[in-house]
Amino acid sequence: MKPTQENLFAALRSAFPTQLDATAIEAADGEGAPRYYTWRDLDRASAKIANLLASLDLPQGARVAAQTEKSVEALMLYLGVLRAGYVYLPLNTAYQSSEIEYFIGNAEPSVVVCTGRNHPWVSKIAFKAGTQNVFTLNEDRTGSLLDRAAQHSDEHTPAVKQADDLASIIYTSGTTGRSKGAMLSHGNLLSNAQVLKTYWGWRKGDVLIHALPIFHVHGLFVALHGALLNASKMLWFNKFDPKAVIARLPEATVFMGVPTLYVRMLAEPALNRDVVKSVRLFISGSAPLLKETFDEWRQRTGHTILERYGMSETIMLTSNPYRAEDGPRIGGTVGYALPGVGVRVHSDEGRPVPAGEIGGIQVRGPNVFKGYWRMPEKTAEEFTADGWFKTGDVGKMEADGRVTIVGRSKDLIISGGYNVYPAEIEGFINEMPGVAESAVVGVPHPDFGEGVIAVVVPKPTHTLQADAIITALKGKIANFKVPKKVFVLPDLPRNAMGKVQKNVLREQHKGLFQH
Ligand code: MCA
Ligand code: AMP
Repeated sequence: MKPTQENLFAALRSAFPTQLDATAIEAADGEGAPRYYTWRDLDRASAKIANLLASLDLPQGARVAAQTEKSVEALMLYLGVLRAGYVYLPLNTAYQSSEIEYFIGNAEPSVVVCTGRNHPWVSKIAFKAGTQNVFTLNEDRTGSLLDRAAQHSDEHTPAVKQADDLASIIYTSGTTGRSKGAMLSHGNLLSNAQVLKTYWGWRKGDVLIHALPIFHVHGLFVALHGALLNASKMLWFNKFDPKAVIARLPEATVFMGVPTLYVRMLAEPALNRDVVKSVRLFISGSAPLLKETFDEWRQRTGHTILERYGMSETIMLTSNPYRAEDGPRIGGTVGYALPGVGVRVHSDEGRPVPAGEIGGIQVRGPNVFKGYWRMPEKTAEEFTADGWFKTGDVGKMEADGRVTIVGRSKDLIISGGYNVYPAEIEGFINEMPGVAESAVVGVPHPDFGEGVIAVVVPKPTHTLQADAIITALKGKIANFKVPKKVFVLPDLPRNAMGKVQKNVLREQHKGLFQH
């Protein structure tokens, strides 16, 4: 029997409008006149990239890693990889060499695409790890990827994929330890996108402002798949600039952002009811949306932000209702399990907790990932015996199913929508000369939600400079992970068992960034 075609790209492609000459994307920032990309452009460019990849004789399931600045061409690369049937591995542009070395060493990609600027060091890491092909892609659309792709045909039949076949690997730390690659299948991504299309009422004529990075779930999957599956035009921003985004809101109907984007737009006097008249839906996620941001947004714009909850391992799992008849959108809650997704709250001992009581949030459904790349034991640890994934988030569920997140059992800081793992940063600090130990925590930050800080204890007879620690970290790890403030202190608070009391540090420094 002929296998059915369940390639995510094929589903997205079949949703393209019949009018292929219509604008699919308007690249709205940068200097000069806006650039327009038609649906035909997306089709042809992704075909050329898919044909280039196909010409490389890559093994089945080959990974294509990309650390490129956001651009429409980087989106075409993503589509080309899906189309050719390989596995897309996006990497945050802020990552530096030690981080990239780990990801490339762990994922063993056959192809790496990086910026021309980073090519000297990225290619060195990649070739050392056995990668055969390293291409460049720059923000100004130059680089060897497009040069090479240009030599290939602009027609390509999508590779036949099954729902269970791997489409993407997203690195995340889940709970503790080194980053783990969450393996997402074509079926995971497509089923979630289809559910969201209906649940959020995507309709003809919708225009999405896309202002998020495209190396994480929010910008790459939730926003992008939503617009593509609905044949919706995107107003595309490579970088988020609140003024520029507000200026284009009158042409948009849907906006998606992490809470920091809403906070920054609220700081702009130009944000008023008039500019949001055409918008039907503002969505927030990736980090807790403060009740005050939710309220202020409603007061300034008349719109009630829809907050939803997701994870790299599960894509979207809950959402506040879109339709009024499904209930109100309540600030501080993340709404209900999406159709087809199971969510439950269990105690540490593995028993269901009564409605309204706090426990660990667990999930199952077609959206839940296939496991961590080459880490079967870690994967097994994160699932219950009856097959539910343990999110590491702590929350409660009301009798009607509404979920509220109250904390995390995993030691994770979310800063401006980016995850920072204290253990990783502590590891880098502890390696520095003269450091005895350190503790990294997140404290309330008006812009980023949580701000990363570190308390560092010097070895006896050593003196440490806080600024020097920050400078040293900046050369080693992604900037968003670098503590905004370092305190050098003689010791860390510990409980009777000798365990560092991070809650005490959070309490001591909770007012640091608040004015
Ligand atoms: C930049 N910086 C940050 C952050 N971003 N520091 C802490 N946290 C951050 N998120 C650093 C810069 O390196 C710089 O450091 C300084 O802060 C000021 O930079 P600024 O120009 O203000 O930053 P920006 O370029 O405007 O970026 C801020 C941003 C960006 C637009 C909020 O962080 C962003 O796009 N965040 C969205 C992340 C996202 O899409 N997450 C979704 C993950 P210095 O001054 O030292 O140079 S997906 C997910 O979580 C799940 C699955 C879900 O549910 O969606
Ligand atoms: P990631 O590792 O990037 O997949 O981040 C997933 C984590 O982001 C979740 O486990 C939550 O802790 C957090 N998260 C996502 N959406 C929300 C939300 N709406 N409210 C609170 N936390 C959220």
